[in-house]
Amino acid sequence: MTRTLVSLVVPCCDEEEALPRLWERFQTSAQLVPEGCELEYIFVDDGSGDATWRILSELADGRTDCILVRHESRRGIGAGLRSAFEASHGDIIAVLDADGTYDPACLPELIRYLDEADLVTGSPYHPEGRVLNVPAWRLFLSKTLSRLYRAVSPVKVWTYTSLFRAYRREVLEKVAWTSDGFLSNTEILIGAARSGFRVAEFPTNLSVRRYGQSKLRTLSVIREHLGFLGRELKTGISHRQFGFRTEGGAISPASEERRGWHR
Ligand SMILES: Nc1nc2c(ncn2[C@@H]2O[C@H](COP(=O)(O)OP(=O)(O)OP(=O)(O)O)[C@@H](O)[C@H]2O)c(=O)[nH]1
Ligand SMILES: [Mg+2]
Repeated sequence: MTRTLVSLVVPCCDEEEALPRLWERFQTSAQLVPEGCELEYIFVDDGSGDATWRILSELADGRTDCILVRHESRRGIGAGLRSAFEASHGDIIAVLDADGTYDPACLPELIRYLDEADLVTGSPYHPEGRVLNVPAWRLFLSKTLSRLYRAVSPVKVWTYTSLFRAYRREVLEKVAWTSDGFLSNTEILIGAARSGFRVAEFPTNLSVRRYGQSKLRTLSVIREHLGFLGRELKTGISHRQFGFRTEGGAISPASEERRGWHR
């Protein structure tokens, strides 16, 4: 019987403090993929200036299930994801932050949502999700962005910015995105919904980063998102003018029947 291959992508930029702890959690978690699946790890180091590459090389040494990708200089998380997806072989591709802000032990449950969806996003802002110790100003900015996306985008979810996701391979082969930065993640979600792929939400916990520094440059990320929101608004208006119907919901346990469509 052939087993489904899951590629677990971990984007890394200056994560020398977080990576050994993440790897330890990978090794001590009972399961990282659902029963019957195989796992390959893909780490993408985006021009880190610290010991990230050395640590990755050590942990991947002699393992056939670890693929390392390296950008000589920093090109951004969107570019990092693109390189990682190209290097992957899985029918399913999951993404997890390196900094331990999402629990790797939730991966099997996240991936199981793909039984009924093409893309599932971790969703701490879902009413059944939780946010632990994240500074109030960061939370406010991030939730406000998600509210704005909820108002203008063709798919209604609670969290548009989480990297913690799983995709069916076809989604990443079909959906194009332009940003090399953090906006890429939101572009993929909205692009997938617009292309007719089924989107699901997995309520989960987001904790504050405990090791290393944030890479998010708040002002430039907000500027990128506002530009995209403006374009989305225009697209939505022109679709309504010409009678296209793109409004859709996501599969979510908050719906009446767990995992039923809600609109
Ligand atoms: N490949 C690549 N990875 C990046 C880049 N920027 C951030 N990352 C990784 O993407 C993940 C999320 O980045 P974070 O800096 O944690 O951003 P955040 O989660 O929005 O913010 P904090 O958790 O508060 O730091 C981490 O695994 C980072 O190492 C980048 O430019 N290239
Ligand atoms: Mg983080």
